[in-house]
Amino acid sequence: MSTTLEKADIGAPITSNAHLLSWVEECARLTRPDRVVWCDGSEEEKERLLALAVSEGVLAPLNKEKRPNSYWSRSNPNDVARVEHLTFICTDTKEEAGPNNNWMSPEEGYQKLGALFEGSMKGRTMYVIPYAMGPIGSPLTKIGIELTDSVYVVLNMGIMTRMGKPALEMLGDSNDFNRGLHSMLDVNPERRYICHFPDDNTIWSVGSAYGGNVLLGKKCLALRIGSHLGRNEGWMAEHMLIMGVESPEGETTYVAAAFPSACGKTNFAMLIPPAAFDGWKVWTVGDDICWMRPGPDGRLWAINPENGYFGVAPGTNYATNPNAMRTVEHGSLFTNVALTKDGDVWWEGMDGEVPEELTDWQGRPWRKGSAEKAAHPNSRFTAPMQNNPMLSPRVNDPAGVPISAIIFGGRRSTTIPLVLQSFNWTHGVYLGATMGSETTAAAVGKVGVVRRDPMAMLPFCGYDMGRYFGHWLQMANRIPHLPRVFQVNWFRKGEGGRFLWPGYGENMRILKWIVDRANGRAAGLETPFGWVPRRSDLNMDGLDIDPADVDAAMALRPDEWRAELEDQAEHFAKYSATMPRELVLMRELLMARLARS
Ligand code: OXD
Ligand code: MN
Repeated sequence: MSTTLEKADIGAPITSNAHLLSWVEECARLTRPDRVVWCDGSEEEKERLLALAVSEGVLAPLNKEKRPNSYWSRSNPNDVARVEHLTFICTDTKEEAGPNNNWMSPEEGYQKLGALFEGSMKGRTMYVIPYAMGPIGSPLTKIGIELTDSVYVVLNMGIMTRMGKPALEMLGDSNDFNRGLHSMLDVNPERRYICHFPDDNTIWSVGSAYGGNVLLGKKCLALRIGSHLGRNEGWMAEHMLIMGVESPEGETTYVAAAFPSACGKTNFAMLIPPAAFDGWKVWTVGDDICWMRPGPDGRLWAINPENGYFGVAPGTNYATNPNAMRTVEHGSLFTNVALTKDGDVWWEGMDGEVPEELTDWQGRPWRKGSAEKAAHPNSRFTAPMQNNPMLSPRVNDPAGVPISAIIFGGRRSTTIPLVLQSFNWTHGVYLGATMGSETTAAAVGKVGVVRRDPMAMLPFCGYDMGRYFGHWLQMANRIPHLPRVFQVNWFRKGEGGRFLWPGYGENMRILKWIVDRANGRAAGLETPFGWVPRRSDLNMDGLDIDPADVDAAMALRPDEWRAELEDQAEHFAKYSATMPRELVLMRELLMARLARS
């Protein structure tokens, strides 16, 4: 890092942690902000920064009656999503990063981005954001400090993490914190990089002001650096929701589930059971990230490291996800959604009539019937989890929650049944490692092509994927009471391309079987590919659906499986240098079972 001789002014620090003070000083010398502001996470600070963001045009207040304490923001149209091609893992060797990551050497990363950071905060404020990923005081929690020149980042981090003094108090004098440095620069894709230095527990992000690129606690720390820390320290950082499923008798079973994007993960995390499930409740612990560690009782215990939801807005409505709609009724930030005439937000798929006139996500007038979308397809809400009416009462428990079942899901129109339980942990890891989802019409390229996204971690695993599978397998030696592992598919299609299963709240019927199996209570049928429920094992009360459709959604067809196992071989070949032998053998075993069946 280049330096000038004079000491940098670091404002009025609210800590005496010498490691932190000297690092902030070093970064201030590099980026040369006009002032440094330490964030304490107080209400007063939030109000002050909101007023500042409004006065600078970064945020616009929404209608106070319709959407109290909520704000609208628009990002640069060149900066609307995570940029995987500009995201790098900087390890000594390319092999450590693996074929699943872009790689740069740490020297190159520090030099290239250091040159961009040089004087990048001149005329700006550098905010020091201390934050905790996880409940304060939990042994699973990690502390990060993000330095940023974006007030939008501070306000979002204030919702998404436990930010400010409690995080600093938890850190104490320790040097064990993630060092995150972010500057928007001039928000130019030519000068945009997100670099991770796992060996230094450091993240440098330049040239973006949007979501996962800049809210460094989320994908960068909680998943990419987190997966690296997890492997070294014997725990797991996963791209999973966590839910508590409560029975009418008051027994709650905790489930973690991984789904690639566009598979209804947030909807599943906030599921409302259908009428036939009187007395059943689903509590949300988390909707995106799950950190799991073996507990003293030999079970796997999980926390949600986040404090809020950064959810995709379009498609969310009171029918698809009533709890998400209630969560964003107040105290939320909205990015790149459309604005109504009366100062409320709107997006495609929201309840009610499409308004005649709107301001679109780029601030332009928009009329009903326009060919262009009013809200950007990746427009987001940032909402405090405390707003969720079904927030789990255990969400702040430092011990976390014990996980009894792990679910892997994907969007597959053929082959994969509605639900399948693995024979054992190795087979469960195999189900996660071979997870795939079909490309939809929304994405460029051929529709219906299966893209493999192991454990939904393809863009987020901070090291070589084959070794990550190995870590999953090795966890079995540390967890005497392993969770049961399941695969689900809500998207199987019948003739004419219609969906065979209604999905949404009806997924409770499958979830109940999963919970019962995890608790050793439900019957099932052994097939060559895993355990499945018979139709009579599922509660279908009150569901108006042709039983033949359920059978078709559950069907295991040898021809489809032959093609599936062939395709899985190609996928495994990409990671052949480090692919665990157990998974290769598992595929061969399934091939043999298929040949015999
Ligand atoms: C997210 C993602 O934003 O997975 O959660 O892309
Ligand atoms: Mn995600």
